[in-house]
Amino acid sequence: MRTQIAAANWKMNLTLQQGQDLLSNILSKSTSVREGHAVIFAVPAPYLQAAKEIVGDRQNVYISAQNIYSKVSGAYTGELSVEMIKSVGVYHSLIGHSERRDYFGESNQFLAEKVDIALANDVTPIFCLGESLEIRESGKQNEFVATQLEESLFHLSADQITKVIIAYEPIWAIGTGKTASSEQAEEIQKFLREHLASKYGQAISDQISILYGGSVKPGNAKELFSQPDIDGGLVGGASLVADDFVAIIDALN
Ligand code: G2H
Repeated sequence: MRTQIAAANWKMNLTLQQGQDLLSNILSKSTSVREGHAVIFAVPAPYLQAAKEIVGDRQNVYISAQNIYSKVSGAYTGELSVEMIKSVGVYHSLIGHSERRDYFGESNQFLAEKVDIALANDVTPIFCLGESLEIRESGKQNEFVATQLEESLFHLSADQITKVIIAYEPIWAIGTGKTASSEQAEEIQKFLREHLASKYGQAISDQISILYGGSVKPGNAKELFSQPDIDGGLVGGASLVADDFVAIIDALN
């Protein structure tokens, strides 16, 4: 059984105090995260250390960066490195969220470098991909996400690819209130798994957690997560409301 994951993406929201209160509140309501499940909070960079302290030694709960740079250190003003996040006890990072791709021009090739630096430093990449509405309407979504996989991940060894968490996020469903139907999400996530299997074999592909992201809410989480190739969710808006995110954690299989 693959790890089933509820991952919060706070994006550029909340003050430190609000973030601490939210995290403490969620953890007090979701006191233990069971074996085979993981709960991840991708928090703004200035809060990584404080968030990590709140999590303490809780099992299966992790703090994640929302982004890292492709170099370990150096003259890269404003960037965040794997060494920096590790120095505050953080071993996960989102990589390639569509907002990074769209607003900051991050290409598949550049994201491959970020994946490499993460894996070389024992940081788990939560690698995001997904198509725009235009691509979906042209019917080319499978081709598009296949290229994202190939150009950013297919250079990895079989051992490395099993350390990556993948998050499929159709851009047209992000923060828009439109969710892909569970059938639409399952169809493309099944395709992603088949494409991974064509490169790495079924046994490896079967070990990789593929999350769905895009307007996941308490009301749709159960149905989405019950699909065979959906191993949990990457949650933006609903992760900012304690009761909603707790309900989403509870919806994991
Ligand atoms: C997609 C998702 C979290 P939301 O960006 O990464 O956000 O749940 O608000 O659509």
